[in-house]
Amino acid sequence: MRKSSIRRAGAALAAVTSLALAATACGGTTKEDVKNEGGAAASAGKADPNAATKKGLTVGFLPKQVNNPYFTVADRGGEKALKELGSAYKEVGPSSATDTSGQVSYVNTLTQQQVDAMAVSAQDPGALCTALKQALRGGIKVVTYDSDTKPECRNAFISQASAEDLGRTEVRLLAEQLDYRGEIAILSAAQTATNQNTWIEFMKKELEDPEYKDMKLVKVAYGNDDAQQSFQQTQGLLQEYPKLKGIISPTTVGIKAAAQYLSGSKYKGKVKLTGLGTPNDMRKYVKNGTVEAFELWDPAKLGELAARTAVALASGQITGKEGETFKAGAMGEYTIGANGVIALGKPTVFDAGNIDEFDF
Ligand code: RAM
Repeated sequence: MRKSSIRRAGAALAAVTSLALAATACGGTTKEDVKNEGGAAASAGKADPNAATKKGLTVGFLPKQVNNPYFTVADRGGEKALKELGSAYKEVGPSSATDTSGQVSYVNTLTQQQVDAMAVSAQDPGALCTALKQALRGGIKVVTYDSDTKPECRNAFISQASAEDLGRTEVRLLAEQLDYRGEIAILSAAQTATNQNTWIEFMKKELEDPEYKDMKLVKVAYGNDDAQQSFQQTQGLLQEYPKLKGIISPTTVGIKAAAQYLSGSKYKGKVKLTGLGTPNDMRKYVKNGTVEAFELWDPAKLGELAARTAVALASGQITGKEGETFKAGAMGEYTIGANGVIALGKPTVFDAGNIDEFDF
């Protein structure tokens, strides 16, 4: 009974519907709940859906962390789209996912350089606000992607998938693997990360359901999207909780490091691991029996949608207000949801049966 319901959830997720329209009720990865208002400048000016797409713009990408393969793929997606649109791409950003002040300086740099738009993945929901508001005041369009700031500090947020779906399905994926029983832990990224913290809230909500009464979340650990710290945190979790049965790591850096630790330990195949990873990072651990299933969206599509949204904003086709629609090239038409959230679509669940079909 339980298993079949999970399979259904898995099958629904596996159907990659990247053209899915933004569902206004999807929630996105935003912590704020400012009903029916878009992002910052949604009220400033009116959208002209028929305005020509501007060329020769410059869009700056500012990921959480530049040396993270996930962001390399995402930002390349943005670069490719900008090239196609006749605009320029640049990327700046810190090398650590906990360098919040570094991110603030990069926002200021992009503002001084008078880029037309910036796409930012926020390490912390509030820390960038003052700098982003200054950019907005200077006429720069601001989109967040992957990890949001507060809605009033950007025009729109490109959400990878519904935050609720991501949080709840990760719990379901793990529960199925450990037969709904035992102690579990979460290995997250930075303690301030908007996206991971929102997903974790939904994981906790999912765990309140009576079907998880025999599962207990014993700890949330933070590996800061650093391979070594994430590896050590996994080791620490197993020392502290020798009865641990499963780990959810909703970060591509964390899940890879945890898989690396488990696969070289006596816990391989016994302590279950799921979360968000890239197929290329995780292939080896799926094939050697360390990991059964995990999920992710296509980061390149996320970057592409961020770039296309930035250009649509800078061209005046949208302002970030709920209900506005725009054409995102071959990705199809998107609609802006509540709080200026644009949802990419459904994530994909990867396992031994399909992992070789993906290369990112
Ligand atoms: C890491 C980052 C990123 C997150 C992915 C799943 O690369 O924390 O923000 O979206 O994992």
